[in-house]
Amino acid sequence: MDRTAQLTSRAAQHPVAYDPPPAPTALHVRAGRVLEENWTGASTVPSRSLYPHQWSWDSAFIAIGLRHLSPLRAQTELETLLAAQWEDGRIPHIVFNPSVPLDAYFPSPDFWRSSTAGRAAGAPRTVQTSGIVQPPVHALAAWLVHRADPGLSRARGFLTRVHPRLAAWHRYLLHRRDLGGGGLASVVHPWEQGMDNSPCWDAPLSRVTPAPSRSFRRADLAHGAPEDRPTDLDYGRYVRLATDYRDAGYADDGGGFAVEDPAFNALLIASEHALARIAAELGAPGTARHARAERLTTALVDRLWDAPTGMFLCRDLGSGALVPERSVSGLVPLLLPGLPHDIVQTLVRTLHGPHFGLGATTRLPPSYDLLGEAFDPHRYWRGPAWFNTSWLLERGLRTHGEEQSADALREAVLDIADASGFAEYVDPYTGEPCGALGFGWTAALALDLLHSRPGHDVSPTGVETFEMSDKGGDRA
Ligand code: 9WN
Repeated sequence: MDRTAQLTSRAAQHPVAYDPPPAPTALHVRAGRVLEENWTGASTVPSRSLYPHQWSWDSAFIAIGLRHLSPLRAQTELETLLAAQWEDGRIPHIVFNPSVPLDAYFPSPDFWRSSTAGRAAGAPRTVQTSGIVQPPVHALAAWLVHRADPGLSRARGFLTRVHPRLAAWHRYLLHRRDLGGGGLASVVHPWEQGMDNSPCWDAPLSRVTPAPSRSFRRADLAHGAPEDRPTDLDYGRYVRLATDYRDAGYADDGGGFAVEDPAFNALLIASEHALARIAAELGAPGTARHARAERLTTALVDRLWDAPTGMFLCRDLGSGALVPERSVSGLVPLLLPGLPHDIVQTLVRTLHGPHFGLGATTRLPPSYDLLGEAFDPHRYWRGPAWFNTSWLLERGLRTHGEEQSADALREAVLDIADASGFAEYVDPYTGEPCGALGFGWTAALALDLLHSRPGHDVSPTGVETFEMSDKGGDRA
């Protein structure tokens, strides 16, 4: 199909984004409407059509935005997720809604069989979940949600209730998932890192024998354009890895795929800092945790920093080597206040340089190297821009005093989120919407930036960044 025909067929699939702009309602009303429509009563689905259950890191990002609309709903969002925590501390990447038909999403509960296959790892009996995890954004989200309404939070004992669960979650990651022995947490499936089909996984995944395509039925293609989604071959490998992990009782003793990822670990570090603040709020000293976060930052630099490419890379524990692919994941550590100054400066240069083009060829950072061989502006995590990574980089730029770039990125998120119909992801050059529309974290994180006040909400050291952005906005 030529490019014009592709765009026309895409427009037909995404009529909302190509319609004339809606009446000039304020952005926060439109974002709020998405969150309202995706709310199920106890949590928020990422997308009514494509992802009709509760997802782990989606819920954390959604809570960060939801706190501006309803701190109570934001607290409930996190509490619902944490109620599905396994006894070994893991927070599952999906909590299934029993009222959704089994064939609405694959892999469904009958694939994961959490309550039987996950029994030894302490999966809950009353709710069905997946058995893998997603990036640990939760303590950070809990702290930000608390800050939105400390009175309500204290009255409900929110932090008192979530703190032990968050601490157990971090213990699981730091102890059971330190598969490389260097202090960092590893992911054992591409879905765990959240950027499912990133080219960073191509080499480690090439060692995995795909499950035959007749052995499973994808549900995603009923809702998403095939050229925006992962290929069947990738899916076969995802299914094989998940099946093997399940059949081994979800035990973490090293399987066919183990990778140390920069964004996953940076989010763990940011959440360790948040957990220290939560502990201090509850009257316990947070010093040890802050120190642990600093040690983790050192491990991140030692194991994943790659000076020649000017960014962090993934480490494939199968080969022991760094993966020579530039993913936006390798820029996300910018959000860490304790990063060495020369690394911060290099990351900012890389973000604005030819591989990510921010402020030059792109307004939102692409998920993968614009110059990389595998680059595709529409296919899932192989090039399109996503709003959660844009939000993390906006926070990172502001943390390190890069106000102008942060302001431009904030404006781009607000404009493109709204103009795209709160798309799941967009073409990094044109902002053309891809995947689902009315996507939860796109609406939530736009809302959060709307409520942040450029120039007012970051201390010079950046240490306070995540405590802020909860004041009134100036745009809506
Ligand atoms: C598998 C829900 C999730 C996000 C992930 C995104 C996508 C699922 C899928 O959707 O993954 O977990 O079916 O493709 O890659 O980051 O959490 O929004």
